[in-house]
Amino acid sequence: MRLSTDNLDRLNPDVARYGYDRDGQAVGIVHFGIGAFHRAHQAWYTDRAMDAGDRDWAILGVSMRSAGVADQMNPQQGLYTVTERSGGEAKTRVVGAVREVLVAPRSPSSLAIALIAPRSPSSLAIALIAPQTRIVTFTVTEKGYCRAPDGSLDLQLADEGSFYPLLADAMRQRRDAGIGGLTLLSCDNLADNGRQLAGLMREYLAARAPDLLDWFTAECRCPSSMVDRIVPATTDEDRAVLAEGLGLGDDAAVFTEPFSQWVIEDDFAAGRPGWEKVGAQMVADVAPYETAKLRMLNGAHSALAYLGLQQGHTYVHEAVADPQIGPLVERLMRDEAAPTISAAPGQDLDAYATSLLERFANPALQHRLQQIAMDGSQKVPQRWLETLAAQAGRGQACEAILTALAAWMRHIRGNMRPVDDPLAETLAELWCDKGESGIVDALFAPDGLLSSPWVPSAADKSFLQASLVRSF
Ligand code: CS2
Repeated sequence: MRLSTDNLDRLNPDVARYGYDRDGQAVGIVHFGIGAFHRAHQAWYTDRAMDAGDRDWAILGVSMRSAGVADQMNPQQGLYTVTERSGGEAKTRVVGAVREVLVAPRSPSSLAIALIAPRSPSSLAIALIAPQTRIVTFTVTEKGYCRAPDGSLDLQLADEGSFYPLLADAMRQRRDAGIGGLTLLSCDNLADNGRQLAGLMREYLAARAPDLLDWFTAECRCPSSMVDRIVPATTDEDRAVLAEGLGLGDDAAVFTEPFSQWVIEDDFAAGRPGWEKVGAQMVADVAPYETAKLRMLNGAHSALAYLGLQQGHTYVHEAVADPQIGPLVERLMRDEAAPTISAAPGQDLDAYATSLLERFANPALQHRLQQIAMDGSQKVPQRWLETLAAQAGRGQACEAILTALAAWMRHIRGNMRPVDDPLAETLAELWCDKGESGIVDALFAPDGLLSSPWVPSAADKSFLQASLVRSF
């Protein structure tokens, strides 16, 4: 039997659960990209904020691609569990914050049709223009923002089934009906994610709905945020073990670590949940936290992924325990990334590196390197290249990052395993055309594919070229 509102009384009484009147809560947040990460992080914070007394912040989840999550969650009325794992310990909570999951219409015209045909209203369109909806959150992954390699908006990608046309339609309806603006809160691992989202949204509007630009600027807000919690993809085995302890099956279950952090720029158009009551940090400037997280945690993660896979490992905890990889990743964080970050008062980067090494070593997480290795072309710039650029300005060599970068370059050649990356084909062609002697410039020179903030020096190039033909 599956978890649902009808059978909560069958649940193992040791399992924590929400205590607010779930049916009485209006939808206050529409979330794009309702994968495991959102369920273990922002939805979990919002659930506990409602438990702490906040009201009307139920979440309408939107899947951009497949109906998989909707099929997992809707038969359970949006209920699911979050299990924190560490060593042999596991702690589970039933989260009630998600109302329903919708699959986004592939083209905006279906949204427009839904709006002019009241007999077949699209719940997504209605939710996006409802006055009670005040926040739209995003975990659409780096590639979901439809950026061209130079960071500008790829309009064609944006038109082909992204959130931009949906939001533009909703903004028009809100403006014309005199309803207030929205806060667009990016929760993805992009540098300065709020500013990037605002800029990309503006580019979209400038091209497709220029009359909305002033309204967007005056009425909407795009705060930056740093989100952190390691959430491996759930496996069938995870679900089976959970069902035994729970007394019910949960197709939408997520598993994560005990640690979580959310640092949010406190700049909202029309209110927000009291996330700070349940551990989020509301700050004026997210940059020091975001930069540290991207360059240290995510930078180390990507190094573990490409070097670990190359050495035959499957999981993060195995790669970090490898005597060749662990020390290199530690150097990457402490000696190469940390010195490029201007810490906020009270932010201790050395202690952060120590805690990250402990988190990576958690064997209960079973975090697959392959999951992190995905979409490298979208991740490498903010995780490694910005550190390299900052260190080049100080004349500092970064051999740990360069070693990891060479492992990524070997990975995208596609000879060893399939490459899961939106630029996979372009990258493989580039390798074919340029070979070992030309690939570094083809990727990182000022006119290279990645429009890199870092221009490799002659010494960097020879280090990379040598690393391309040996492992370490
Ligand atoms: C990881 C992140 O998959 C990846 O690229 O580095 O998802 C990482 O686990 C999270 O950012 C942790 O907060």
